[in-house]
Parts: sequence; structure tokens; C-alpha cells
Amino acid sequence: SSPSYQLSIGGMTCAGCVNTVQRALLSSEGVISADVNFANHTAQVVTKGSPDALIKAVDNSGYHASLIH
Ligand code: 9UX
Repeated sequence: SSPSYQLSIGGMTCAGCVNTVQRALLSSEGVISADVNFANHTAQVVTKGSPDALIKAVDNSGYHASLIH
């Protein structure tokens, strides 16, 4: 199976932002699944691509991501 990464997501000010962040992650190269949690300000992402690509995709959509582990 592909590796899973947990991201901290900054800038989600209402629950609708979850959809925007999820679309950004799913559009990133190699992403298989993306679950975004508004309450925890996190995302769990399974991808064949690099975690750096995930961070760039989120940042380019107007939010801020950092890798937790
Ligand atoms: Mo809520 Mo997020 O109105 O882009 S959807 S702040």
C-alpha cells in the first residue's frame, strides 16, 4: 500500500473550507485518498507522490499545510 501522511492545515475558518482543501489534495499528483478534518485542522492523505507536493497544493489553494508525520 502507499504511504499515508498527516498534515496540519492552517486557515480553514469554516467547515466549507474542508471541501476546497480536499479538492486541492485530490488534484495533487499521485493522491489516492484525502480526508480533511475541520475540527482538528488536519488532513490524512494516502499518496504515491511526495508529501512536498501535498503541501504545495494546499498552500496554492490559499491555506497552509505542514507535515506532522
Ligand atoms: Mo467558509 Mo472557507 O464561508 O474557503 S468555505 S471560509
